[in-house]
Amino acid sequence: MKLHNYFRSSTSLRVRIALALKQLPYDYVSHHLRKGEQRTQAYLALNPRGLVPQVINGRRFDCDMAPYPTIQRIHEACMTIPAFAQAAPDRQPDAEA
Ligand SMILES: N[C@@H](CCC(=O)N[C@@H](CS)C(=O)NCC(=O)O)C(=O)O
Repeated sequence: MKLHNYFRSSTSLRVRIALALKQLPYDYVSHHLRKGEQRTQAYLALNPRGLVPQVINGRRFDCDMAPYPTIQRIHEACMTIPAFAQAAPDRQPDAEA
């Protein structure tokens, strides 16, 4: 799992805390916000909003999620809730096939 983040970002900090509490390993990918590194073409292709943190979505990028059973369980539980299922990215009209 890759975590795109910035050391001073409070939202990045919260994700780092959650991953640490869950003892989930991740690769730290830094984007220096004050230098505008969140607006490179490569990063915008990954996250068009140009914000951090961004945890690379395992399903979208076809990652092996087997090492992360808790995340899988949470995802499956969320998908039983109609509002979550309806709002899922892959069910939107502009979703790529
Ligand atoms: N709730 C937001 C939080 C992300 C956010 O606001 N990140 C800030 C840093 S804490 C950011 O990336 N700012 C970069 C910018 O505005 O160019 C999200 O949807 O991801």
